[in-house]
Amino acid sequence: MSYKRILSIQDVSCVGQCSMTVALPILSACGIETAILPSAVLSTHTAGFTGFTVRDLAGDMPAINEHWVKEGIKFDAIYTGYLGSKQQVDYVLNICKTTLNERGLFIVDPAMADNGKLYYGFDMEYVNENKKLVKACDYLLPNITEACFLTGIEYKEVYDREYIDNLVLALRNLGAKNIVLTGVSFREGKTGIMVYENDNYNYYEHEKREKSCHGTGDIYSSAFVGALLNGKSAIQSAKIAGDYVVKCIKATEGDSDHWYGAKFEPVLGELIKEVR
Ligand code: PXL
Repeated sequence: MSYKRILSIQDVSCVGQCSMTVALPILSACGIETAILPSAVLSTHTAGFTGFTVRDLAGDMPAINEHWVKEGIKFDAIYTGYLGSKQQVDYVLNICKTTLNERGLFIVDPAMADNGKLYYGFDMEYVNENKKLVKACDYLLPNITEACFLTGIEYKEVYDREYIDNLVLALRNLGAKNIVLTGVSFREGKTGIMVYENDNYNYYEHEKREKSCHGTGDIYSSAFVGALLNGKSAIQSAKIAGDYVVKCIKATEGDSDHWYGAKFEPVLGELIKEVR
């Protein structure tokens, strides 16, 4: 594999094992040079901690972008996650326009919601602005809640294949090219990933652990991107990322003090074996 350089744009939650503190080590372990642009700095993530600090870094983005353009810096891929505010969407699109290599990949995890609810601080204006990213990206990595907010389709906990096909179709109608829909569960004890790529549907099903951990969406997306940039197909990458998340959850289960994230580090070696 040739040496690739990726830019990841998402927040730095200083403590909490999510977003950038997950993406940077995972992508590096996958053998990819990883540049970062923090969208915001928070003392912790917002899911379970209280009294956290938040600093939105939207205001820094144009000057950072300008400097990179001056330096002629280019990326083979750009992967975005949690953005601090809706102003960032246009800035991110401009960064893509000016720094992404000609055949570079733009991968978007619209990290804004889970379990039927938007994350703290986000509203429908933020959701609507994110539709621009849906249209612009090469791969969209939503969970079902995010797909519902983006498309206006009602969120359901129990559903059938037709419901999932309709979600994918509605995302395609928003302009999404390739879609990797996570957390798709058709039967008890199992969950999986629906991959829509080049007009084909593929579903990968794996075991569903009873315990869910915060941050596994970011672990999943980072591992998916790491595999994809190593030349794996979308469905292979989905399988590798899904299996890795199960290993991370198993490594965390039973430790009730570790409620804020998943222990992805002890099993990173197993991911590397699959990806490289
Ligand atoms: O894992 C998604 C995420 C990322 N960043 C911050 C969050 C969350 C989820 O709650 O709060 C700051």
